[in-house]
Amino acid sequence: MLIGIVGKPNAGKSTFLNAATMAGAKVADYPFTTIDPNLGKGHVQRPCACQQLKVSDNPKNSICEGGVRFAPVDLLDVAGLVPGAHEGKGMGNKFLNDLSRADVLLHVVDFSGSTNDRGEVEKPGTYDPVDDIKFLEDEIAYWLKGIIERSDWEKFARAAQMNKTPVMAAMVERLSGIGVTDAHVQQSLKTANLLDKRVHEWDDGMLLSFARELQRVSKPIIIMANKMDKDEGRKNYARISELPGYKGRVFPCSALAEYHLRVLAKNGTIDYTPGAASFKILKPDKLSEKDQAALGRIKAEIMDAYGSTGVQAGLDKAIFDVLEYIYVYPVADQNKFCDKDGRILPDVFLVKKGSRLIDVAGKIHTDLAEGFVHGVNARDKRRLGEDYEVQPDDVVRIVSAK
Ligand SMILES: Nc1nc2c(ncn2[C@@H]2O[C@H](COP(=O)(O)OP(=O)(O)OP(=O)(O)O)[C@@H](O)[C@H]2O)c(=O)[nH]1
Ligand SMILES: [Mg+2]
Repeated sequence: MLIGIVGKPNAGKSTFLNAATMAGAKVADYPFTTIDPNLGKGHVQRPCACQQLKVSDNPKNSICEGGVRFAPVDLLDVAGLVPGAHEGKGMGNKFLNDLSRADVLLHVVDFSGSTNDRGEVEKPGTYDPVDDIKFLEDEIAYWLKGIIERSDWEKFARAAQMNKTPVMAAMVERLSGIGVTDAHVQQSLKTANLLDKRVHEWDDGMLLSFARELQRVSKPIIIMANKMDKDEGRKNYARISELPGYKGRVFPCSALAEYHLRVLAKNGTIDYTPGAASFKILKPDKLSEKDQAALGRIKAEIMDAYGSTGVQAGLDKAIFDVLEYIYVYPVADQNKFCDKDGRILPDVFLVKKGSRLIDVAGKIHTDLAEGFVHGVNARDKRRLGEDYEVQPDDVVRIVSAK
């Protein structure tokens, strides 16, 4: 699973990646600092099953901190995108191709309005972030449209007509390289009202509306209202989050604040768990007066106002709400909730809501699926069949003949 971090130059994408992963990507206040994509490992989080089961765990593939389980996810920070990228402006389509593998996009927007559409620095408040939100959706849709049309669209449409290839099959084949599934195509054909149209009947407008629907389902965008530590950022957020069409769709964040907190937590100066609404100063003597004041502002203006710095919330939203993944904990011993080495709740797997137990088994190990006998719900010791639909935070033992 891959979360793509997108946005115009200078919006704070690399800062967001660094805050979420401590990756150390280059950050600077000029456009196109990033050219080659930066990959990092971040974590999503939710309450750990150890809390309900009242056990002391010993995680292996994930982290448990204060009763919260953090599971790893991949993040990709790409070059900035400017209006007209699909026609080659700025870095052009290069970064778009870097995103083909992404399942969901976090759009980092400079909500303080202090950078223009090319990412050049302006007086805060002079640029309207709404324009960024719109152009990014357009660019992704045009990029998808370009992939569908490619150079040989006419030939493709004619062949589909002659061979009577259904639209569905033809499209899936054309889009499989960029992470588009049957379900995505089906859904987009339906919402774009193209289910009963043959490919050769599609005009430009139909192609574009199909591409727009395809963006919504295959590369859904979450809008991160970044630079909330600036007055203008908060002002714009208050205005835009109430606009029709944006209510409930923009999420406040300060990548810079999160980065500061994680650096201070890493060197032991403060106690801070990513995503938390507060932190505790452990070593006040290590903080200058300026640092103390900055921390005070982060607490009052961001954490108290919005509940957190928003970086962790963005990742969690992407994985749990938008992609609808859940946690499943496989164990070898259903009574002690441990693996064969005695580690309690060793692993957590992120699986799509609605997954069957047999699919989960396959995700863990192919042998486990091939030799599948049955499963056991470790909470109530119920026997589970292969079609059992796994539930959030299930702790399961899978019995396999292999
Ligand atoms: N005030 C404030 N500044 C931020 C925040 N996030 C990033 N910045 C600043 O914005 C500038 C650009 O940050 P980057 O992370 O390099 O932005 P980018 O989107 O990766 O830029 P490109 O790689 O050029 O596309 C730097 O000066 C950052 O310090 C934030 O939350 N608040
Ligand atoms: Mg960058």
